[in-house]
Amino acid sequence: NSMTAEYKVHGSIAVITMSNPPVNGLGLATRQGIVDGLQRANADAAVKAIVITGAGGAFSGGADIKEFGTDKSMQEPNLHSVINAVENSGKPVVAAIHTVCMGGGLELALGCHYRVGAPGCQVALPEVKLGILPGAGGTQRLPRVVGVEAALNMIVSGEPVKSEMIGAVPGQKLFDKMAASPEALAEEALAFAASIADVRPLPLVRNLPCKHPEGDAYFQFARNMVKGMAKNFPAPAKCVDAVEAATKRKFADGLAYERELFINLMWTPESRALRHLFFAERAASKIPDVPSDTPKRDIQKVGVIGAGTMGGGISMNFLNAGIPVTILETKQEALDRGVATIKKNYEAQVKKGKLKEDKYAQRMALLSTTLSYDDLKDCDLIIEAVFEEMGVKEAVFKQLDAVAKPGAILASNTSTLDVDKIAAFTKRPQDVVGMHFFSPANVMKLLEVVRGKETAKDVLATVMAVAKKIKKTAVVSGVCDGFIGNRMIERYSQQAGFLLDEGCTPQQVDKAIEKFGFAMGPFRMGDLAGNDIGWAIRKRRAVEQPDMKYSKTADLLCEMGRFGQKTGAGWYDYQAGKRDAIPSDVVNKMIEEHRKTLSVAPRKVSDEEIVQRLVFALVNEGAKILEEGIASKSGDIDMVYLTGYGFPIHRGGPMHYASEVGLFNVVLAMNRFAQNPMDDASAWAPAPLLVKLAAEGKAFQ
Ligand code: 3H9
Repeated sequence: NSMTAEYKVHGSIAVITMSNPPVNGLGLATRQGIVDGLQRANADAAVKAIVITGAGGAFSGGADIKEFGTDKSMQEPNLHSVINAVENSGKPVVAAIHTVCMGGGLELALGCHYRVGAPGCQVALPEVKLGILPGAGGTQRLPRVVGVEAALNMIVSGEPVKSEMIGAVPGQKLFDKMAASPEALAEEALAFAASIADVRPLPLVRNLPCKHPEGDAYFQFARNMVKGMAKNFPAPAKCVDAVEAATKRKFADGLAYERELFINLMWTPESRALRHLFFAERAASKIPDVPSDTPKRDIQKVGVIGAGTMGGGISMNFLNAGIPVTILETKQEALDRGVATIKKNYEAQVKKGKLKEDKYAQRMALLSTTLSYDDLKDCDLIIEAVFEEMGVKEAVFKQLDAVAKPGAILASNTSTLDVDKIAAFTKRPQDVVGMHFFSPANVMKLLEVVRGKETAKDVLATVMAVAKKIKKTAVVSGVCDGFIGNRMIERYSQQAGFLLDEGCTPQQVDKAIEKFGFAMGPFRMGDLAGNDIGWAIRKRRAVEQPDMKYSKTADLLCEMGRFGQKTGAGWYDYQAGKRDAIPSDVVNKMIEEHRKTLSVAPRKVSDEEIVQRLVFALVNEGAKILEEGIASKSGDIDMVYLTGYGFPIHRGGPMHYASEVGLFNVVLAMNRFAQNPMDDASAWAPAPLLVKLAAEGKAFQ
């Protein structure tokens, strides 16, 4: 028995059980184990048929993604050879499929002569989500068993389909039999194998026909759809090509074509970015010194202080997850306004058909409001979302300390303030933590969990679990001004300002970075978020960090009262009720005038320089954040930017992108930017970590 695939014989049936936790990924040892099992079974005269299944909570989650990019992924027996060995087995092979059957796991099953499925199994070819396509025959075999359109849909979307749904489709050939229940699968698969043990010839999916009656029109249509959906990713269009090949070429040629597309996609930066994202997302929830078995506090009831935009959005997350919320405000009008906004948001969802009436009613029933801190005394978690000023936070936390029950977690939604100071307002700093939501808090995926120096480990473990429950991507940050996200964005905004001073218009800067893939450039973003917010922060910093260099244009803009969309004017002009950013003569004139006061002759700045300065400014600050231990891994920084700041997914986050460009090149560019007298040379001094990695020819890990 190999460590990762078990072999047992039950009567005349051999059972090969993939056993490679957590999801029976088809790593080298598992692949070898399957091939060994097939050989053993074929050599044993007492064996009449073979069943392949998976141990634990999966049939198989597919190829072992951790092997990608290493020698092991291609090492023999590769998945193709395994599937060949299955197809060429002289004795019938039956896949017994349950829980998870994805990617290479499904491709393996499709190579088997028969398939018995358990209900409740998620069946998918999710490779497209990793920027590749199924590379072991999935694009050629799936259309032959579920039809061309259903197969293409599954391959292009990567989304799972429930086994019982496929099993119920008349004419489908994916499952030869559906077991009555997951528990009955093993027995029914054995019985099925015994029933077909002597049937010859052995059926092969590759021999089934693959046709679409209106092929040309259908594939043209599919291509158009895909082009609109996935403009930054090459894989979806290649999925269409591969499935089309299944309908037009001989099986072996289609398979070779799929292989070629698969290998080419594997080497694209888009696929590397998505694979990085897959692991970074899972790693973010793990905190190095907080073991996964750390006991968690029970969170049954949540209090939210503040019924403003943030407080309301935060509350909705918990209501959506079925957790009761009490919102506290100082005035009844504020409470009424807050509740009305929550209702309005839900009603919009109901209108769009995204939320059922009864669900809406259930959620509202979980919401209560109060003007008295006393009503928060049985809350397990209380999140403060009041005005961003230390004095206001002090008053709130002192009150909370007085009323909250022992063990309640006291969280602040502060985006820049010192969580340790806030914790010190209480006699229980171990129970205080930052929970920095992003606006709109009911929509944005990111949650920065700010770990104070005294925050208890079980508080962190609890907050990470709560984040998962309310479907957020939580990333832990240490305490510093702005935490991970806003501290970095500061440097990005600083560069955006200098670019104006040097000769750019806001629209040129926005266009360049939007072409790079950002959802929104810095100036459109400022107009959306409100330019007055940055103004207030700069005023505070002017006291704390008086030597920090900034373009004055942002202050001049605010002095003109142009706070953004909410005042109908910001870096751009806006028409009433519309969000289109219209270049503003007034603003461009203000920028020109300001240049004159600086005695600067405008120069033409290339789009490439704009993108490099904005992105590398993030990278340098990110490297410092990593070095200081504010973030525990570079993937955490990428997750913050991908889920909270609209950084383009196909670039994999700022740190991953820098590694793609090559850290040596990044340092060179920083040194060049530091020579620019209009810029802030000190900001471009490369972080020592960056210099070290660049010198060693390494990437961020
Ligand atoms: C492929 O098959 C290529 C072929 O077409 C061609 C080859 C020639 N490999 O998501 P979770 C780990 S491409 C290695 O939190 P869930 C994951 O890292 C592959 N590891 O759990 C995590 O580890 P850790 C196509 C894997 O219950 C742990 O499992 N397949 C793999 O929410 C738990 O993961 C896919 O793209 C893997 N394939 O969801 C499937 N899969 O605990 C991708 C998972 O150390 N996977 N891990 O952080 C999924 O969609 C989900 O993980 C799954 C479970 C639904 C399986």
